[in-house]
Amino acid sequence: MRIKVINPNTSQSMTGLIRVAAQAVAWPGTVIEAVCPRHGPASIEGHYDEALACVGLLEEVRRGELEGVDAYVIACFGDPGLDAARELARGPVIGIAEAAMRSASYLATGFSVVTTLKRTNVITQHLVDKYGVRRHCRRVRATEIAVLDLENPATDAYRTILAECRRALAEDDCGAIVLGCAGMADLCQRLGDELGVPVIDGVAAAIVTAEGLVRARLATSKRGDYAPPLPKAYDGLVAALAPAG
Ligand code: 2AL
Repeated sequence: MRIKVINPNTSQSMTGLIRVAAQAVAWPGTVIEAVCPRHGPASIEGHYDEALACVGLLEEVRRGELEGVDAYVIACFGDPGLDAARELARGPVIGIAEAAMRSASYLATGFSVVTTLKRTNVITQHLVDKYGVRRHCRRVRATEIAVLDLENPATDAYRTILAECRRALAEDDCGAIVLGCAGMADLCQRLGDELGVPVIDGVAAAIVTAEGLVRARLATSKRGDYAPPLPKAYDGLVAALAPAG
């Protein structure tokens, strides 16, 4: 099966990190195609970044539909464009936040999210409500590490994230940690080993969810709001993305 993993920011190095994390959990027969859009924000750290990242992301889904992709993973913790991508795609589209939070709730009654900048907390809180996991999410904790600084050795991101996870386990009455950024995927195993509780990286959780759904021959419902977008003219910058019907 072919899974297209779309990092909606334009960081090539983060896309490489996401590709490695995806391939590490994928079945041998699964082809992982990890991409990022050519245009859009370098990192996604707020509502404006998210809104503009969606255009490049949806272009990648449109291309994937022509290429015979079986499922998509949206590899950004705000799950930007998830519902719109489901309108375009035949196969399943899995957001890493949804996959991580649902996986966490299989493994512990309560989880806390450890994320990047505090200004992104509200995006996660909105998703907690959208996905109906309010009773499981104990707290969303920011580290104030900018997304692109996760890869900067000078910031010692691992130590900061580890310390925040320890605070979560001490104070939040949680049994699992959800990592709140795709750029943290490479830290997941080490954090889990050191903390001794399940630490969930959404990239891995989304890949195994997508694989399972495709294997079960399940696809996105085309009845109701995930039906293909209605054909109509789009003007200006997005004219080329108009739904053809
Ligand atoms: C993210 C993420 O996963 N990728 C990105 O650019 N921003 N999430 C976050 N909370 O900062």
